[in-house]
Amino acid sequence: MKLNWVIPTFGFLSLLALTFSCKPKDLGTTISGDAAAKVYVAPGQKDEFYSFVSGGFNGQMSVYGIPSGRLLRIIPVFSQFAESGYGYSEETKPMLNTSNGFVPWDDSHHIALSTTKGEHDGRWVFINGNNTPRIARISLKTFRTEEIIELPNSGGNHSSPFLTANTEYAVAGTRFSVPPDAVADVPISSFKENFKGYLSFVKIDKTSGRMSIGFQLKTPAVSFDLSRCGRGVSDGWFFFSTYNTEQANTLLEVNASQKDKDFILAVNWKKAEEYLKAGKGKKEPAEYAHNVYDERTHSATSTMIKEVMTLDPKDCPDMLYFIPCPKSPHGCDVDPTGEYIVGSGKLAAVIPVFSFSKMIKAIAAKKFDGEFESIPVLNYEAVLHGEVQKPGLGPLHTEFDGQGNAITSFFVSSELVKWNIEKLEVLDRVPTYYSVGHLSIPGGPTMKPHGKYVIAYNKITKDRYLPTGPELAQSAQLYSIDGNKMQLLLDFPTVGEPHYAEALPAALVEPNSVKFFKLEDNFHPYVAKGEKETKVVRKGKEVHVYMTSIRSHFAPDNIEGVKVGDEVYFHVTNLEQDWDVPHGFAIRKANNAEILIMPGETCTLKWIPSKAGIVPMYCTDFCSALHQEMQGYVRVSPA
Ligand code: CUK
Ligand code: CUA
Repeated sequence: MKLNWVIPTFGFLSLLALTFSCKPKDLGTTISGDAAAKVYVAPGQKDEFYSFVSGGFNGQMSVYGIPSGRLLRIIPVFSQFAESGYGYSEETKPMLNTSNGFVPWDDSHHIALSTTKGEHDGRWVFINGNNTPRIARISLKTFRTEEIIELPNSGGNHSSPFLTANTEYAVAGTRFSVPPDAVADVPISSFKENFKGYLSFVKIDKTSGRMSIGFQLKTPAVSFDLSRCGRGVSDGWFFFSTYNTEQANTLLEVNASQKDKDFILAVNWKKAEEYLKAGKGKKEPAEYAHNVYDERTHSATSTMIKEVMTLDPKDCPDMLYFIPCPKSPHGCDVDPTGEYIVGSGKLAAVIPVFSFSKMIKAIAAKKFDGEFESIPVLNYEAVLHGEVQKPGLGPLHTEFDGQGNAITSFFVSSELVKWNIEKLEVLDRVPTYYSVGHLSIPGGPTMKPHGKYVIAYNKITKDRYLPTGPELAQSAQLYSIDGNKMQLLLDFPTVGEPHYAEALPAALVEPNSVKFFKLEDNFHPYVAKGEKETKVVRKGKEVHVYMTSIRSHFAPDNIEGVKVGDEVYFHVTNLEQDWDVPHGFAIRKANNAEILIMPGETCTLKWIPSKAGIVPMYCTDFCSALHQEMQGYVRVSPA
């Protein structure tokens, strides 16, 4: 077979430039006559799927109903969110604590819904912090961020968080190879000697979902991009795409894309567990924050952890293998059976599909083409199931319909291409507007795709929406995939810059959704469970106001005895015990946000008055006919 996957005359940058000037060819009528009926969710009706969408550079997660494209919620995760007081209230500030102090922003790319036996279980959704390497866990009962763990020895947490089939681990690969955290100051040019790639295996507790770093694998200094777990036949393995296997410290095209092939790294993580048990791990100094929100106290705490368990592949043979993959692989996706691994070389002209069973045979027969930093490199042909020829330009990501087919997004040629996994034949293609990044089929990355739709998350909107100045909303496009031909049904705007998204049937989440918090289960240290428990307590310069809110007043609503320079803490307990009755709380002249208190919850707003005077406070959430009456005054006296 002639292996001619490189596009010789086009560099990646010129390909990129191309996309900004070319529109997809019209490939026939793509909007079906009954498109409206297929996505119409009548007033009072609910969507069939929840879709969890990463917010990209807004650092949050958004939740959409599918097929309507209704925006249902923005869940604050890595960025402060003034709308609810997340990251502003005393209870949630610790969630944004890191080894570098309070970090109120991040860039988040990937969503991972928890699975049991490779199928969605509707318990948690995970998301990565790319810039300050972190993984967050969000509860699908409360739609709130419950936990954030920082990853040491990591320089950009892009290849994350991807889950094993039973949610034993969330894995994370560093995008930037870096010297270990403990090594402070080395020349950048000493990349080859001092830099390492790190793969973190974050253990997830079966019952509570609590995360802890199980171990980190030290790998050669390559850039990890994306990954997927094995499942079914390949359960126990993980596959990571890598780039910059040239190990260049500057990624100008000339440096990082010289090679015909980079690698997919296959990791036998069950073997890694055995090596750990056998005592091959080494504890190394590290520093990372672990932040947990406790639903009983309605408060988060942040703990700094000082060491991490590492495994060096040099002490652990038969654990890692490199599979050569055409130029700069991006997506690395595993089909529902676990047998096929799809690599998507951004600069490649074919899609290589690898076979897990062939890989195992090749390992047994030692069909290696040498080593890369002591890790065996498998022979390409020996592991290859086959290549999809001329699929399109710039393949990025692949999802599966559960019918034996894959759909791949093509950034450069702006299209989705459906192909058969066994036969490697292209079956159908539709244009996207424009330059699709990730795509999402409900259940597409699981062992049991729910199918029905594919959603393209596009990078460029241009002329598709009414202009809104230089920046346009990113656009998602929904296509039906249950017929022979993919059909465009709906465009809908998204917030931030979605990269990945995952959707699951509403029935897995809806019945468990918490409607309010029980007041009797509120163990916040400053709770007031009734108006009789409200009070103002002074402790030196600190003033603690134990407040309650209920339609339609605060207690107390007139507060005196506060002095300029005091640290005033308003601990507001929402006494309501009913669904969807939050109260807000805001005070004039505060250098802070509002807080939004859910029924049965206590939230704290800190305020340091700088001037004497009478200062108004009020409820910000329209809660009853007398909402506008829900207000009060604080008297601030000179110090
Ligand atoms: S990445 Cu954005 S299109 Cu960060 Cu998963 Cu591929
Ligand atoms: Cu409470 Cu408005």
